[in-house]
Amino acid sequence: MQNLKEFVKNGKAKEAEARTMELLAQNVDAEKIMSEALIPAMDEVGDLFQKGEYFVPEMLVAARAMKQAMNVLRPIFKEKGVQSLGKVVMGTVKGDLHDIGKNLVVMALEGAGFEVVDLGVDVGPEKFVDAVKTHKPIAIGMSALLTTTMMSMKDIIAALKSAGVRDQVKVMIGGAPIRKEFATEIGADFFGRDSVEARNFARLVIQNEV
Ligand code: B1M
Repeated sequence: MQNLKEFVKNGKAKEAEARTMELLAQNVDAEKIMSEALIPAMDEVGDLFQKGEYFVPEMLVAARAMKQAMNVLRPIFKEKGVQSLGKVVMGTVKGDLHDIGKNLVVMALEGAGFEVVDLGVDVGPEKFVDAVKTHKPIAIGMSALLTTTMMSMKDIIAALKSAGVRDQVKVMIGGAPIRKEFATEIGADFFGRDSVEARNFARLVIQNEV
């Protein structure tokens, strides 16, 4: 596990991919690979960036290695889902290009049997509103990693309200700078600390328990 973490931290994409395959072949659980190697690697990258030891290019290559490893795991998470339980629209909010956490939430939802409409990154209010009108999801999920972009979540909720579709969907939000109090303040229905909490919330929505 430790060498996979190092491969990601050092942006060694091919090695990260190969080591992930090896670990799977040794029957190491995909969720364990994610939680004990891949996610901690990105946390360390963030710390190094904050200390001024890493710069944007190092973050970029680490993110690329993380994604390559995630591509190996994606089919495994997906194959756990059988039939569609309902649709969820997901996106990283306007001005924000971080998509690893959002992609993890997508994988967790797909693995639980939800159909996910992934709007990608830098998604503004109009796109979210259009997707709600077109796809009629049970929920929308927004991700933000920057303190400067998290406020777009408020604008997106306001746009859903003005388009008259806010009551048709549950709104869940997440990302490193997000807290429960912020979710309450902007009128979101749920704050998820991680992809598992997001998936559990979507399950509660279809069971009409929230
Ligand atoms: Co950026 N970056 N970055 N970055 N980057 C952070 C976020 C930062 C904390 C680094 C630091 O200073 N320590 C910092 C933000 C500071 C702040 O706002 N307070 C930062 C900065 C400053 C920047 C730039 C401004 C740097 C610059 O250009 N000077 C720039 C901004 C670009 C932009 O978006 N407009 C930038 C750019 C980048 C890269 C492009 C190089 C790259 C992103 C590549 C990519 O995503 N494709 C990158 C990276 C990799 C990071 C760090 C190192 C790692 C982020 C990550 O992928 N984490 C990050 C430091 C850190 O977070 N430790 C950092 C792993 C991921 C699994 O975690 O996304 O939090 P996370 O997702 C978690 C939970 O939050 C939750 O579930 C996941 C776990 O299961 N979650 C949800 C997420 N969304 C959810 C939604 C839900 C529920 C749960 O419901 C819907």
